[in-house]
Formats: sequence, C-alpha cells, structure tokens
Amino acid sequence: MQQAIHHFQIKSQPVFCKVFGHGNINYTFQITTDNRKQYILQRINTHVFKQPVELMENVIAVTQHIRSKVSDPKQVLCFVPALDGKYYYCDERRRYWRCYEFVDGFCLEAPETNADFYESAVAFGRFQDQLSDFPAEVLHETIPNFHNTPDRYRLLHIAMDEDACDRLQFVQKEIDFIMEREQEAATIQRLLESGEIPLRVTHNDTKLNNVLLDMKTRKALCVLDLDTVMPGSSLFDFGDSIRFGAATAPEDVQELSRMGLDLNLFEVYTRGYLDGCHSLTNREVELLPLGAKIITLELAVRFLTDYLESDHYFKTQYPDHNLVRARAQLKLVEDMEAKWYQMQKIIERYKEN
Ligand code: GN1
Ligand code: MG
Repeated sequence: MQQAIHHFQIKSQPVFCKVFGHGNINYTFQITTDNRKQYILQRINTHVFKQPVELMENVIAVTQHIRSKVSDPKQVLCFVPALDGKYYYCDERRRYWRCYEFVDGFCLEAPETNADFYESAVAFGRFQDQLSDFPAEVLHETIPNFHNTPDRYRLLHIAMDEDACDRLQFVQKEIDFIMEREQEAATIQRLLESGEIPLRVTHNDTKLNNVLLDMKTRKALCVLDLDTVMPGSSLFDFGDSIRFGAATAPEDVQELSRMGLDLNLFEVYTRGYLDGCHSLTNREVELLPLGAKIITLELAVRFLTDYLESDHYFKTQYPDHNLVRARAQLKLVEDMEAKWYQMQKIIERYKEN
C-alpha cells in the first residue's frame, strides 16, 4: 500500500497511513502527507468488482457530470490521476488501486439526530436529481444483475441445491420466510421491465455511512462509494437507505428483538429524499415502501446465499456472521409488513404535497 500511493500524482510526501471506514468490500486507507494534505487510497476488491477499469470509467464520468453542476468542490469526490494519467494504478500483483482527495467530514453508522438523517436523504435525493439527465447508456454494468431480485433468488436456489458446507439444515425457517415472498420480491424488476417505472442512473448502495457530513454544520457534503453507480431503480436507492438508517438496530444485530423499522425516521427520510429529488414519477413515490421492503429481503437473500456458499463474498468477523445478518434483515422485513399501513399513510402525505 505504501508502494501504491507513490504511483499517484500527489505533490507532497506521504508520512502516515491508517485503515479507514467500515466497508464490507474494498480496503480503504487514509494517507496524510508532510504538508498535512490527506488522501483516501483504496484497493478495489476485484473478487467483487471484476472489471475495475470499467468501474473507474463509471465513477469518473459520474463525478465529472456532478462537478459541472455544483458550486462547492467538496460536494463531489475528486479523484487523483495516477502517474500515467489513468484514474487507477494496477500493481505487479494485478491489484487495482485508486486515490481521491480526502474531504474532512464524518460518516455515521446510525443517525444521531433526525436532522442527520434528513441531511443524508437530501444528499441521496440530490444525487438522483443531478444524474437525471446523465446518459445511462454510457455506464458499464459493473456487477450485472446487482439489484435484480429474481436473479438473487435464482442464486439462492442454486446455493441451496449445492449446500456446499452442509449449512442448509440450520436455515429452514429463514428459507421458508424468503420463499413465501418470492413472487412479491420480483415486483420491482417486473415494473422496470414493463416500463411502468423508469430505469435511472442510481447509486445502489445508499447507506447512511456513504454520506459525508460537514464536521461543523453537520450538513451533507457529498455522497461516497460510487462503485455501484449503474442503471437501476430509484426505489432501491430509497429503500436501501431505509433498510440501513431507519432500522432500530445495526444490520448485523444478534438480538432480534432490537430490530425493527423506526417510522419516525422513515418519515424524516421520505421528506428529505423528496426535498432533494423532484424528478420521481407519482408511481415511483407510491412504490417507495415496496422499495424498502424488497431491498431488505434481497439483502437477506444475498447474506444467506453467501452463508450457504461458505462466506466468500461479504467480509465476515465470525463464522455465522452472514446468518446473523440475514436474520436481522428478515426481522426488519417482518416489522415493515406489520407497519405497512403506516408507511403507506406517510407516503400519501408526501404525494399530496
Ligand atoms: C456491501 O461494502 P459496503 O458495505 O459499502 C454491498 C452492498 C450491501 C452492503 C451491506 C458491492 O457494501 O450491496 O448492501 O455491503 N456492496 C456490494 O452492508 O456488494
Ligand atoms: Mg459499498
């Protein structure tokens, strides 16, 4: 890693480096140089992102598009070119690195106040709005079928058939719950395919911890982690924020009784997202709760698939981590179902305005 930083066009001398953030996928470091400038150096996980060059093309195209629309340079990530002018460096072990200017701010794992969560909603809403005129056809699909829920079910079925590490016996209850909802889980994909809702350029990983907030004002500065920016549905972007940020417990909570949906935060996020984004159709707004439910179910399917396939995708901290994560997501789905009527009511209020 110390080697990699020297391959980027930074003018000062790196003197300090530490591991940074909590990503489940990439390896992230914060670099400080002798004139106190700071950078983020990241090694792209090429097991997950099999086309790092295309991925960086997406990221650069999207950040340039947003940069042409914002007045404050802090509102969009600024990538540093490598010595050869490309926006990545591939080392002799074929590991891919990229570097961007560190923007001083902080990310939250859970909202501390309603205002924090509102800010993150405005940031993701704005992001959607800023990209509403971006030509989606120039983007590569960096992870094909990333939020294609029926395809995620298909992969779970395969993992169940193979049962590579004999774990299926421990998860029958979870599988039953998931399969009872298989039809419904395909709804958003169906609506996209029929053209009832538009395919947009979306972020696809809209967790609260992917928004950078200003240290002093706590206002949203910019949206981070653009690896999965691809054509997709706004419903999933909205939904993933709810899944992560409007939950009453972390996504891998073991004590299931702690996990549920906080309706107050659901409302706060809805308000912020729609304040930031004016380009959603009425049909999309109506379907926002479904976005939250399906993305939560989809992630449970993904965690469970990884559990059955012996944890090769998500980083895990202990043997049953993926199972614990899947259970927590399913508990959240259950609670969303219990609060379905209230979620609909909240959305109706914002649709009328
Ligand atoms: C992964 O690395 P991170 O935490 O930003 C995953 C998301 C999941 C999330 C669950 C490329 O994101 O889809 O929602 O974990 N990213 C990828 O925590 O698979
Ligand atoms: Mg991510």
